[in-house]
Amino acid sequence: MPMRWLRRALPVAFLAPLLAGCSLDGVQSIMSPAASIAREQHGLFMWTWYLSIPVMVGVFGVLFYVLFKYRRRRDDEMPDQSHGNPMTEVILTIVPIIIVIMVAVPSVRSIFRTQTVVQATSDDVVIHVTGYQWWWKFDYPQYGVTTANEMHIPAGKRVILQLNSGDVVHAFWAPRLAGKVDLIPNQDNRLWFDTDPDGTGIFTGQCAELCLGAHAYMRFRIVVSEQDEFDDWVAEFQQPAVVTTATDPLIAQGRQLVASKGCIGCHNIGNYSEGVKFGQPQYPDLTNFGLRHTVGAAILDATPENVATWIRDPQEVKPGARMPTLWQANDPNRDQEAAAIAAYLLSLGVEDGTQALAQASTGGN
Ligand code: HEC
Ligand SMILES: [Cu+2]
Repeated sequence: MPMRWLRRALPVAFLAPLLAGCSLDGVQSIMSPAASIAREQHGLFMWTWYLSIPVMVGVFGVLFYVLFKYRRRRDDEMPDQSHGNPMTEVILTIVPIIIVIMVAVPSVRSIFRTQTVVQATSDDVVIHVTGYQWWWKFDYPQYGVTTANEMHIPAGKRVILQLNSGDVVHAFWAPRLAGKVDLIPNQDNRLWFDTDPDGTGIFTGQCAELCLGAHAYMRFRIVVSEQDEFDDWVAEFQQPAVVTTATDPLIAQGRQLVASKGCIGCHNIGNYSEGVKFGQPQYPDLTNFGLRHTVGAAILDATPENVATWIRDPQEVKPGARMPTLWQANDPNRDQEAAAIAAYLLSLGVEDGTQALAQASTGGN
């Protein structure tokens, strides 16, 4: 007898810690939507969930009623043998049809609402999203702005994403804003959503399609800000403040190293030299890097220490990352030089370079 109870209790004991990990208001919880598409999906989910409650009560009610009412009471008893009851059969056919219709109608309506191809107007924000192993490129063709891993959008606007991949299949997933759509090489996929007028904040997302190697470290952030803050952000990218002479010797050294170490062979840095484009499109654009909250495709906060750690050995932070380390393991200057480059990068786009360091060391968000 005790064995039997143990056997029943065990699965519950195993499930309990798993269920304890569930949270309704986590950073990526679909249960706290903050933009149109996510809210539509959430509404559909809740409707189906509420609908399932009477179904469950009904099915279990009938089940228990039958179990107790028609239980065999005596060993020699044989229950009434019957076959087919037209009334029961009709009810068992019609009720599920009604339930399926009640789920299907709102589902189809949601599909039409969310899958319509919207034509961009000048009022919308269009962003070309390209997935690379294992980071994200965000291009704003309307503004001539390119950045990586951190998308900025204004509150109360329609955002239209055109999704592509530079290599394998990825999936853009911003659970609290817009659900999930694949990025496929040579195919234009679309995703759009309306941000809430008062929905400012920082939202997280990640790649949701196993894309080999560092897939789990392919994350991003979406910063939803007031329109004027967004406009300021765009302006800073359209005219990135070029750092030619820095008063801080560490920043000056970092600036010089970015060229001599070959970083600008891969990365464009709009603040490096006016009118000159460095790097290649398949590597993250580091223009105004000081405005970023994270480093390494949103896996670390952009503190001076974390940025330096990334630069001195990206593989240590993100095994498999497509960025090489540019120092010999035994190079005595490695730590100092990485710190100098980090100081330079974190000063980019920030009016007073020291402000960048202060901002970054609060941990960003
Ligand atoms: C061979 C090309 C290449 C070179 C050279 C290179 N990088 Fe990178 N870098 C990459 C790639 C690829 C990534 C994206 C890695 C990832 O997140 O998976 C990256 C990411 C970064 C990031 C993080 C970007 C972000 O948005 O999170 C920083 C910062 C960075 N590199 C700085 C540097 C610096 C400084 C140097 C020179 C010391 C350098 N890189 C040299 C290819 C390169
Ligand atoms: Cu991916």
